[in-house]
Amino acid sequence: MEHGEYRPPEKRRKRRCAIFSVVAVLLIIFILVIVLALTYRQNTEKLKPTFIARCEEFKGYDCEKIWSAFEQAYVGQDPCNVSMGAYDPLIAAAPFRPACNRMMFWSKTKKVVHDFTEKRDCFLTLEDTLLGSVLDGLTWCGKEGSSKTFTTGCPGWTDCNNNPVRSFWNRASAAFADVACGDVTAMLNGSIITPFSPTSIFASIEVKRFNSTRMRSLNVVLVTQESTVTNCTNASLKDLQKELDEGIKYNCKEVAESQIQECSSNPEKPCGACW
Ligand code: N1C
Repeated sequence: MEHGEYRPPEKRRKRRCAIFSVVAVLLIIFILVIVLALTYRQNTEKLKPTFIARCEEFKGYDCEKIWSAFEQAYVGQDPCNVSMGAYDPLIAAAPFRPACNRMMFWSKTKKVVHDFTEKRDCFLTLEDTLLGSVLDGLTWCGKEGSSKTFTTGCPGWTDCNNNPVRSFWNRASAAFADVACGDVTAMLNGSIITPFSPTSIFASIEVKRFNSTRMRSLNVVLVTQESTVTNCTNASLKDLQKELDEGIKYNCKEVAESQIQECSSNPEKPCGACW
């Protein structure tokens, strides 16, 4: 009577326990695989929807075409070997238009500048343009042998010079500075010893591209706080003056951050009276 073979209850319990453990382990592995697959997909597919959604805020552009021009710069490339030039087709797909007398550059003052430009419509920063706004705050890279975009595991700003994010900001800043015209403003940080730092994009790229045939003046707004350590006589600002083309007039004004904030929240005050 093979089928009805007798098993003691102890053995049966053990057998059930073993089956249960195997099912539980399989279930856990299954859930883990699903979770990993989903996070992986999110990582690789998160950038495009953000890019396209931000791009569509600007009317009259073919955002899919701009995305393709963007992607070709880094997809399938070693993420430490993406040059500024790789973004030339992207800049050509969404070129910067000059906004004479309204262009605003900055260094180490990102927050105060954008608190101001968000509330008051007087100045235009790179982040207010299509390319600056679609990529602001994002990280991306490719991998050799892959056609995907990654948003994690990418080299950091200082890991290697030719990383896709750094090269993008270098290239976009160069193109933005190329069209600077009329009276140009730059907000620099008066709370640091070197407001015009040679390693910044402002010093190493933008100022070098300012051209006196288009630009009349550079007006530095040195943002100060109570703990301010710098004023307009600062040594690094002397270097800035030396860097400028002969024909570009230079001005510098120390302005308290509180005054800029007050101006941001006071829409009646004309922009010209903010400092
Ligand atoms: O290196 P920085 O400043 O001098 O660069 C600022 C300068 C501005 O005038 C902009 O036109 O260069 C342009 N620019 C951006 O618009 C920008 N948006 C976001 C440069 N960098 C930009 N970022 C990020 O800020 C970028 O990823 C990098 O990490 C910082 C550079 O800021 P910084 O050192 O204060």
